[in-house]
Amino acid sequence: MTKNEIADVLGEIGTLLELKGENPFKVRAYQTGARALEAIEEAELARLVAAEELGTIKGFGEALVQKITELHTTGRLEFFEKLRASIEPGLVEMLQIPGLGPKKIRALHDKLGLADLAALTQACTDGRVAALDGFGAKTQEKILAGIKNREAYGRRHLWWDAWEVAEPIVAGLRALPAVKRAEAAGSLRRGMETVGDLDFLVAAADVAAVVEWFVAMPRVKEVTAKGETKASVRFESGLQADLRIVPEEQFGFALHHFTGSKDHNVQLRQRALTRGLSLSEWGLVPAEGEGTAKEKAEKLKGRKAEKTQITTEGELFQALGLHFIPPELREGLGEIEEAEKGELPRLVERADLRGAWHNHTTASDGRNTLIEMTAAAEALGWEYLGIADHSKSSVQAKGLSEERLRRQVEEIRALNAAKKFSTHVFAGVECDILPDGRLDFEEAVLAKLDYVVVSVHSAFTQDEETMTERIIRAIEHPRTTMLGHLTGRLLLRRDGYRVDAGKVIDAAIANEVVIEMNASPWRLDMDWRHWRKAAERGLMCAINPDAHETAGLAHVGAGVNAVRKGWLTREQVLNTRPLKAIQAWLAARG
Ligand code: DGT
Ligand code: CA
Ligand code: CA
Ligand code: ZN
Repeated sequence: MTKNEIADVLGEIGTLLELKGENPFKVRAYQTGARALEAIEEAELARLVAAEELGTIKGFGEALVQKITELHTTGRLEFFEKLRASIEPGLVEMLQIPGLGPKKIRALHDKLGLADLAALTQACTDGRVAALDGFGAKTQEKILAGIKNREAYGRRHLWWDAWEVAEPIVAGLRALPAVKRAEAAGSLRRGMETVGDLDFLVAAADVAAVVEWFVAMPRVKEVTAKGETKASVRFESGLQADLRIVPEEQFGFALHHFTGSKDHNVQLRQRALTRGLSLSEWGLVPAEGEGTAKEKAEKLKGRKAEKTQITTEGELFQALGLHFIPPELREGLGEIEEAEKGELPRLVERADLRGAWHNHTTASDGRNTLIEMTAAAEALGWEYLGIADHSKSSVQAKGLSEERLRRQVEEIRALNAAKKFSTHVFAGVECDILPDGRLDFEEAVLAKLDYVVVSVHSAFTQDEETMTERIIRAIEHPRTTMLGHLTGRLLLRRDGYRVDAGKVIDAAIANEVVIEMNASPWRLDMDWRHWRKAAERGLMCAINPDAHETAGLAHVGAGVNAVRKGWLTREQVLNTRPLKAIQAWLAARG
């Protein structure tokens, strides 16, 4: 296990112990232990474990040393597994409700006997929660809203999480001897920010073997459907997956059909009809005559001579007089019209990226040091890495004071001068936009940096007009380089604050400020639906992972998906430019 994974386990132990009402000192020990662990570099941790010297670190008592060692060497911890099993699952579930920490859950359990969300909902509705010491009507309302949100959001999953499940399944399917082709289709393939369920499509000779493999996958909790050529399962995580197996000659049609979207499919069928053709998941057949599309396709099946020559999506589009439409664009938002006129733009790709700007280190709320982050960027082959830790007003996130920022800049300059890494580090900041639109640092402080990301982290409840003016004022600041996460939304958790995106985009274009695609899988903010129009009008995009640890840098992949859905080309994304061009661009801004 990596140090961050171990820190997660320690943090979770702290939470679970608190939930059990354990001694607060013991709880504290795990929480501070987790923080102390993050401050150690990965290689140093490996050395300390090997030399049995973990105990020399401040904050690591005997119990912690033993647990860290066990996790680091075996990737498991019996103590943790037993602890988790000893707590009612309903209580752990309550932790996901915003505003409910272990202490409050403990109180709800001890004083009202609540052990699951259903009971909690009832108690809120009855007003019993509001009557409890330390709760009140406002808290009760917030809890109820949190439970409702969870129900509304609960059926969908972040694209990133879904992809991590789907990728090995596609690989597993392809490795089966019977399988000729296998793809993940549906919203996952279209790169939607959230995914309802996974859809796998397979062309195979022996269907039974594929179905049996699918229903026996690890972490499958329930087989919800099982037929000759299809199956559906639900994983322990709640995510569901559909499998369909088709004959090889149908694969292109089926892949297109099950990729969707529904709107795109409906429009394409409409187009086929105007050409006297009927399009379905089974094929493309003449529209006239009796019977449904399926019946016609089945009839054709028997007649080998008339068998369609179409085996790929590209051939399908071609048969309908269209250039190829990448899956990300298949949302029924004008892509068919554009594909008729000519070739669609070459969308930006993951391999086009040469760096990114919005990233954190242990100096603020990140979990890896400047050195570790730089090494990770170098390992990705990045030419440059921007460090933008939080500014002083973000107290929760250990925001940097002027003095600490000054020292970080010196550290970054020295790191570049030492040439230890091939990746150049840009010194920036993620500067809070104060409630009135002023920035958190004086101009003289910002002038010492290579660039400035400005973001809203407070006063989320301002009305739309105030919020919009606030952000525009920050955009107009001469030192502002880019705007961070436009709305502050957290997918499946909370909506963003209210802001007039159109006006902010106008201001950004007028002031030559970049807007980021925050690529953190739970943000993907600014939403892809705004990008096509904005970029056409001249807005520049930066795909920023907002990484808080080395593993977070890879999240740019989610950002690439999202901007592809916004039709962006390489030219419209700043971090596709080489280091020299970026340096010149920054220098020209003064
Ligand atoms: P999701 O799972 O909610 O994130 O969204 P999708 O797009 O993956 O939807 P899903 O899993 O229900 O179906 C996969 C694809 O199959 C969908 O994108 C288009 C196609 N499809 C499913 N049902 C229909 C339908 O009733 N009409 C049409 N035209 N296409 C459908
Ligand atoms: Ca789906
Ligand atoms: Ca489905
Ligand atoms: Zn950030």
